[in-house]
Amino acid sequence: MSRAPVGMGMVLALTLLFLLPTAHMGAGTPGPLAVIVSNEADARAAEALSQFLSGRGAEVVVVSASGLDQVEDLATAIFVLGGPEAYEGVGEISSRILTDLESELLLKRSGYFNFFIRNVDGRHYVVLAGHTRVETYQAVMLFEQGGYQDWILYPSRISEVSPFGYKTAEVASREFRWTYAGQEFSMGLTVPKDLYLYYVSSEHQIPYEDWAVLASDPLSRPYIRSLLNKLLSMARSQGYNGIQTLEFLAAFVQHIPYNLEKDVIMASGEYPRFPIETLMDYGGDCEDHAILLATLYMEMGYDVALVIVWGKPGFPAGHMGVAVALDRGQGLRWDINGTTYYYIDATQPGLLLGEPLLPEYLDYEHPIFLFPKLESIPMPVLVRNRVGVIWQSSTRVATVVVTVANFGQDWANLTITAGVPIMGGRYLNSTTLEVNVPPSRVAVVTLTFQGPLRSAVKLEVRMGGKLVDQIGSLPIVGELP
Ligand SMILES: [Ca+2]
Repeated sequence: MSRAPVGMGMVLALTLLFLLPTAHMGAGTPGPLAVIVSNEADARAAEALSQFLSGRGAEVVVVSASGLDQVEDLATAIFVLGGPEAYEGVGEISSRILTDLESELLLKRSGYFNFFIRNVDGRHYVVLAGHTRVETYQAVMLFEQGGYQDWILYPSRISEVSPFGYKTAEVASREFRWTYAGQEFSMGLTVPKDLYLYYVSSEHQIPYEDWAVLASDPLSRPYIRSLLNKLLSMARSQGYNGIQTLEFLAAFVQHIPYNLEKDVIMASGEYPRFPIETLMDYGGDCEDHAILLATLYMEMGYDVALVIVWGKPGFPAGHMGVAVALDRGQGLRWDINGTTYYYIDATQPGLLLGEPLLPEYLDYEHPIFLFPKLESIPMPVLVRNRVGVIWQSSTRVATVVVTVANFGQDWANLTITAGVPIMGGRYLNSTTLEVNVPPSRVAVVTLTFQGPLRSAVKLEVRMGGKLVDQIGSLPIVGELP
């Protein structure tokens, strides 16, 4: 199929290709790239949308339908102006994105307009369309008022999502001070209070053989990563080498005060903390420190082990530290299946790589090793303060806007269904979309279906056929004529 290239769009697309590399090299962190696909007829809507997105920090380029191929892979989000019959090839792109119902409404219902958001393999596509160009312009205005642009342009800002955000937006902060190599350091850390409370209310009667799971929990990963990035940036500015950087992280953890408060009230005598608990409690005993330090090392990409050592005869206490696999190191080490793991203590300030705590009392010759792993699992969470229905009375169409964050380490391949529920878990009307959300990303999608106006609307999220989240009755967040 051949299409005559449209003058304006082609020129813009080519200009973009020249500008992009320098723009990305020049600024440290370039803004997101928003691509607007428009024909000549919708130029006014394209201009309005372009100004709006620029105001949100995006680099914006307007291309013709034939220019999309050249920029699609670079784009954070692609905005398509016009429905299935839009001229100059735009309609073919819209048709690929829209459902049959959406296409039919746009073609047949005079006065109809809407925005339709999809996420394909981590990239947002937004169709803004109406029955004619007048309504397409109205669709742009509607989208701008909705406030949905931020996750579409900044899907990697998952740390701004509280998975429990519907409860409270409060945050918990903590200040850390430590010394390494004779120098003093300090920094602050803030996490959602609900994240901390989630861990506090989690099961802590965990046999010590299973403590590795405490270092592998995906929900805290964005915060652990943010903490690690700050620490690594400090280490870099000091010019530390690899081993010094490991010791610097250990010093950060070692300076969190030692306390047994929570452990002594447990029946088993041990209260193993999740890393966020140790950080926010600003205290813990040996396993809490070791689990936190192992988590930081794992996030850096190191192969680590939690090391349990028992007391020598007559010494009642055991101890837990960390071992890290290194090609070269110093001091206490073990060979496990051909890999050399070096000991590092997480509890006692001043101890460096290879230096054991209390070797005269603790038996380092017969340790038990636990191997935490960053498991590759998806962990989708509906962003509850952003979900709702918009009813359009002239067409009896419900538009459900769904925002979902993936806190896991693997892609979340989701099936999202929204509709008007009836008895027996069935729907009177509904629509279902497949959405694949990359790890540590947020995706926004809209689902449209017809139904009796202002009916209760149910939302279900499934992964591999299994229900992972649902909302029984969504709030109405907007009404259109
Ligand atoms: Ca503990």
